[in-house]
Amino acid sequence: MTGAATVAVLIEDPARSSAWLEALARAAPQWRICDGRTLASPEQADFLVLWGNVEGLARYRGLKAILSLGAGVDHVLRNSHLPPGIPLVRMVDPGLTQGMREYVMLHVLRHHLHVRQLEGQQKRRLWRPVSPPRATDRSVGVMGLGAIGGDCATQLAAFGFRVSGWSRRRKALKDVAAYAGPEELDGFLRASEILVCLLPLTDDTRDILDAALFSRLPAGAAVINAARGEHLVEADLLAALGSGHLSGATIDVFRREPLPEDHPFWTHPDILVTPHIASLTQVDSGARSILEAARRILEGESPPGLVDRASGY
Ligand code: NDP
Ligand code: OXD
Repeated sequence: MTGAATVAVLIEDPARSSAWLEALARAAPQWRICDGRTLASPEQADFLVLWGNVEGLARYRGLKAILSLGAGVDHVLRNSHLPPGIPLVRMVDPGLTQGMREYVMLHVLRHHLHVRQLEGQQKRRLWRPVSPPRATDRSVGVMGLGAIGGDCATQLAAFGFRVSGWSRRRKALKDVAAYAGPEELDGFLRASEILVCLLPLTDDTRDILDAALFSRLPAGAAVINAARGEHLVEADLLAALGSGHLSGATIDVFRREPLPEDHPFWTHPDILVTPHIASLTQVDSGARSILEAARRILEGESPPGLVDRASGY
């Protein structure tokens, strides 16, 4: 990385903060990387690296961009101190995408091959063969075809699944049937025996995984939500599983995190709970990716992941 710039880091969790400060310093040794909590002159910062619910953003008056350590920027956009008019860049990182690819492939395969049922049978010493179709006869739908969802859809198709994808604007991805906009949601859902949600959380997508949507999925469908907890109406999921219309769910993100101890998902036989780990941004790769975005901004280019604040992602 050439030239010099000042990067302030504001991360809610102090333990994570030191790891990021070190990784950013390794990735750009000639840049000034500072802890935003102790920075005396925030107005000198060119970039602000941000994660979590942090305060004091208004003091950063000379910013060229705000760089989010997360792919989802819903919580950043909700921050009432967020200065207007400054470019906001979300995390687009090959490591983050790869992590989600692995998570989605694992959980699609679990539902496809009835692993939960086999685990239940083993507990009861039951020898009952299952005979799922081949992947070529299994339809998987991916909601959200961005940096992460687009990759997962393409990889699932390359593996052999019959894949459909749904986005706001139509996408052309290899071997992925493209559906776009609310008017094509119905057709997309009917072609989704396993539904994977990788949408950003916006006013248009909040509560999208609800009873009406579940009723449009084929009977016996499974749902994987690795996007945001507020996409899912939790009571509607419980009802759809209870009625037998849905066969199972893998849920990584929740309306309240950590998931409260008395939450019914913990003990539900058809729900696998994972603690918001579908894909974690790894510091070295993530630091390189956001500093590359910063470098592009300094050079007057538009980096990948530039957020359209009006659309909310
Ligand atoms: P992107 O912003 O790159 O992609 C978003 C996709 O969703 C785009 O295809 C977009 O359509 C589509 N979309 C947005 N709004 C709508 C809508 N109203 N109707 C239909 N499609 C819509 O995001 P990423 O792929 O990078 O990440 C997706 C989400 O995954 C993040 O926002 C985050 O919440 C979640 N995530 C979760 C992690 C975890 O560990 N659980 C880790 C990382 C991310 P279009 O292409 O037309 O713009
Ligand atoms: C993200 C996340 O948005 O970790 O990157 O959920």
